[in-house]
Amino acid sequence: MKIYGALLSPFVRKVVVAAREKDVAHELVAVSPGSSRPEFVEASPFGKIPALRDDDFTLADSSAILHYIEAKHPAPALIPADPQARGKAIWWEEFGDTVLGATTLKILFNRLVGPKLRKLPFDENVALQGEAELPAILAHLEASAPDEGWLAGGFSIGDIAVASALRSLTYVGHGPDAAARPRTSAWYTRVTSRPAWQAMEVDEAVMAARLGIA
Ligand SMILES: N[C@@H](CCC(=O)N[C@@H](CS)C(=O)NCC(=O)O)C(=O)O
Repeated sequence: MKIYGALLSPFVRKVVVAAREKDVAHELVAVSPGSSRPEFVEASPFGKIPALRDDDFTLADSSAILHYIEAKHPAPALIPADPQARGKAIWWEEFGDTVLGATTLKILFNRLVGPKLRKLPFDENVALQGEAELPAILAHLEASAPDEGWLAGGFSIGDIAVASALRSLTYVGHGPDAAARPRTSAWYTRVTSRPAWQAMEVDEAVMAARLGIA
């Protein structure tokens, strides 16, 4: 399958790590949001990354893509069967995408992507707003991070989504801080030490070096 996007995006990283966890063969096709490349436009009608192509099947949105991959490649499960564990895994994915992720994008787009990488309009006030939101969000994660293991029992899409957003924050000076948030930091280290994450990081390092943001 083809995954369209760039590993700077927490949503693209989520999908690539999930594919690697399941050992699903995939090709990451480098595409920026809004690309007019026809095969990308067909897969992502609103121009957002990631998008997926699996033979003649196309799909946009990281959560939709993760559900597709989970259904097609059930093992190892990244969405738990147990009702409470499943609810928590989806909650943490949602937190990663729409709470931490949304705040992350305010900072990432207005400090790095807009001004430095893509020369797009940006607004420093939005970045400052994101920074003002961050402490309460990170405090919730620190209070919830488990002493050992994962956010929703077994390793899940929740861990992948939240760690992916934290990884993007490292590019704008807000990476995990072991002194300030030791539980989050220890959990993040567990996630990012997994072979699937490490394999993704090799590709992410290449991208970061190419963009001069390593
Ligand atoms: N809910 C979507 C969000 C995707 C998204 O917002 N991606 C960003 C890049 S990190 C994007 O493409 N932004 C361009 C835009 O909003 O036009 C998902 O989970 O895939």
